Amino acid sequence: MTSNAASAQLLAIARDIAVRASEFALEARRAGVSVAATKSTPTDIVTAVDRDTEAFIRSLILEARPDDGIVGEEGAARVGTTGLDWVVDPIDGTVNFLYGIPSWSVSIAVAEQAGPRRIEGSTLAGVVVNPVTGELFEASLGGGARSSGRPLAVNTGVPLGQALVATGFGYASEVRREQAEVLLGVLPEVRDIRRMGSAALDLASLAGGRVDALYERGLNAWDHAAGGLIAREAGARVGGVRGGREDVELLVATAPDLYDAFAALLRASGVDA
Ligand code: LIP
Repeated sequence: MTSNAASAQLLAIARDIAVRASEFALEARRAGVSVAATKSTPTDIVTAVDRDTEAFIRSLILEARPDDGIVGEEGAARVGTTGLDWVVDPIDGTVNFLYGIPSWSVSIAVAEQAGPRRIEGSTLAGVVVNPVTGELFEASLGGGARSSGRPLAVNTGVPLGQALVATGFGYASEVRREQAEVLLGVLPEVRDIRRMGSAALDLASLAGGRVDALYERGLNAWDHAAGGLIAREAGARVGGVRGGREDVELLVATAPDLYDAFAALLRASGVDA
């Protein structure tokens, strides 16, 4: 079986799981949601739906691919024997989910050698679903990116001063202060900023031309694994610190013809892009 065909097969499984998990989470949301616990700070929340949805996704993965590994935001961790890891964010945009803001997603990817902070190998398949709008974004390695069957492509030919830029902020007060200082350097130089609250949907938005650039510090692999593949397959350049691989230190994503100018602006604003 060719690698593209294998990736397409993994995508079909990931899509089915993501759609079922999306229905599960939406139904649970409608039944009501409350904070179950906090993590790194009092605003870094987790709900019972996060945990229950991840447990549901884990059961579906083990049913379909019992020998693969799992890396999940809410603790679903499993060492596999195939070299493939399922990278899962059951509810990306948890604060939006809690407040009922329709910008949260189920994000599922299949990657080689994934860890919580970065992915060492290739990402082979990725699905991001917005359960509220019903939008499904997906990609397989070498197979292109699509949204509900429609091919996705990043915006090209956008000058830095006309770029619509997505970003996000961490949960720790001191980190947020530093991120606000970076924003002071970026905001005057671009069209505008959008802080939508879900990195997975930010990357899917980039892939579909709804934003022109994205940068964020502090994202874990589960936040960007699926969206990063979707963005790359839609033509984006995705990177991290000083042009290296994206990881928890930094993620930068734009169309190739905007990347160098945007990275230079980030460096001038205090980010080691
Ligand atoms: C979220 C990210 C978002 C970031 C938020 C939060 P979570 O993930 O997707 O980009 O700005 O602070 O980290 O915690 O909702 O899964």
